[in-house]
Amino acid sequence: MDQRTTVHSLPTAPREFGFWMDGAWHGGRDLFERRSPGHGVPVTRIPKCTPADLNAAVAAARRAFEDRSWAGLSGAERAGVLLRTAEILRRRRDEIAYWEVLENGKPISQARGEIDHCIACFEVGAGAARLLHGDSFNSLGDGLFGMVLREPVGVVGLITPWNFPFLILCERVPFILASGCTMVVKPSEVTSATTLILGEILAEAGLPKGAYNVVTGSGRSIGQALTEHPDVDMLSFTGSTAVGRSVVHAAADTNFKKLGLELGGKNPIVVFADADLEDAADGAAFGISFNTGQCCVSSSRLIVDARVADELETILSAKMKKIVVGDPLDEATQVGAITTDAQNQTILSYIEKGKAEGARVLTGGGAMSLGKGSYIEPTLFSGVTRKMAIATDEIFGPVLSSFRFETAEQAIQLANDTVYGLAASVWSKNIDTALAAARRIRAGRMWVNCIMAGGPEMPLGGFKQSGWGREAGTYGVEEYTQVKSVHIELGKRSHWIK
Ligand code: TXE
Repeated sequence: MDQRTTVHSLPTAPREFGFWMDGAWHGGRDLFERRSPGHGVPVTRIPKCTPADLNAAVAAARRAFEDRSWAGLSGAERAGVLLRTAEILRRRRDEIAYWEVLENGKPISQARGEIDHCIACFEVGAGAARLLHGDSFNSLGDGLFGMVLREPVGVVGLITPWNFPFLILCERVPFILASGCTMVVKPSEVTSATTLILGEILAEAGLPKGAYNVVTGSGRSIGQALTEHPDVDMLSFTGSTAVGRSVVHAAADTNFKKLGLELGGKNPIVVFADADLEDAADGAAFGISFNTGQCCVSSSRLIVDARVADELETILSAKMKKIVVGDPLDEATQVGAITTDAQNQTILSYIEKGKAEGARVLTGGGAMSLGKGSYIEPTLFSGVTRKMAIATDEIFGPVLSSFRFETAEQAIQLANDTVYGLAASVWSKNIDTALAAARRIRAGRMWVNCIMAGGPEMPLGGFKQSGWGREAGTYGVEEYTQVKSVHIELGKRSHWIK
């Protein structure tokens, strides 16, 4: 796509999609119409799949798994498909970024950066496909040898949210495929386009038909049916903690499918007195505003040493005021539109609760009127106390709550004072202080003097109510496998019946 002519303009008519199953597009269904959250114009039309479509997609994934057309390939052959996918993504980067912007409302420059991360996911997945291996036990005595085989779990259901439609997808798909599994994906009903486009790309890269299928529709109908499907061996869900809980019930009530869950977060950013305060403020502004704070690893609780708190809050407020909020298709935009009306209402109601509960707004504090679309000012609350709603709940918006501590022990207690444990960030120039905090804060991803850093080599996932299991890297591939122990007797059997 020629970026100068098309990336910056809106489509003249919504693009109509079919759903992707068994290596082909399927149409002829009722459609949802999606409007661009940044502009209010219709951009895509997506099928409302039926339970029969879901059954057909699961059957296609089952056939592709059982016929060994994917699981039976060597790791090197699977890696070839993943690397070709990375190449095609490189070629179609601007186009995919464009549909992400139109359905999600994120800034175009950010969306392109996310596609680069997705390309890296496929490259790392390719390496993981080649390196995946089991284990052996040469310690069972001369008469017995033990092998541990890693086998793909089978048919995987993948349910993804709307905040990073393509990135979250690509943090999972290459690793699921690397393991030899096949899958049925159910993207969020408001951001399905790029998940569908990936079907076409994987087919061009040589993925056997049926290995990747996409059914579209609402969470309550198609999502719920996928979680309950008796022929799905594993389900990876990313979304709200409430739906995560219903996924666990559905698995228990049906076939005990294996689960991977990445749920909410209320992530601390802990700043010690010896931190570089300019750096920490920049990290805090980025950590809460990136993707309009609609990010499971957003650093939404600032926990700062009381001795430097006023200074840090002053630097931070000034930085947050400079963030460029605006049209997601504008190259200069840093923070785009809120993705859904429901999420917009949720964020604004938390801002009002914060004010009503007595927290002080240092910057932001409301909606922004920028013509069409929903925009919210990056907001910093000071004087937040432990029981306030803005202290405990995942807001999923650009709203940062600031707390103070007197001792390092209090800092760690405050950081851990949440039901979640997805991510955390620590800022200190003292290695003892930083490492002690990194070890004691209960979170799946820790950043020291940085925030949201890392690549798909490193595992992603949460402690506590933030979820189960890990995605990406070798840990991610292993999640989609199960181990089998094989015992081999060597030589003549010593007989039981004499
Ligand atoms: O998420 P849902 P929502 C959090 C965030 C946000 C809140 C609500 O706090 O404010 O969740 O967002 C599918 N069975 N996160 O309501 O409903 C749905 O179609 C099976 C954090 O949009 O959890 C979509 O594909 N599936 C999170 C996906 O679940 C169901 C990212 C997520 O939607 C279903 C998103 C059901 N009963 C929201 N109901 C993160 N960790 O990044 C819905 N779905």
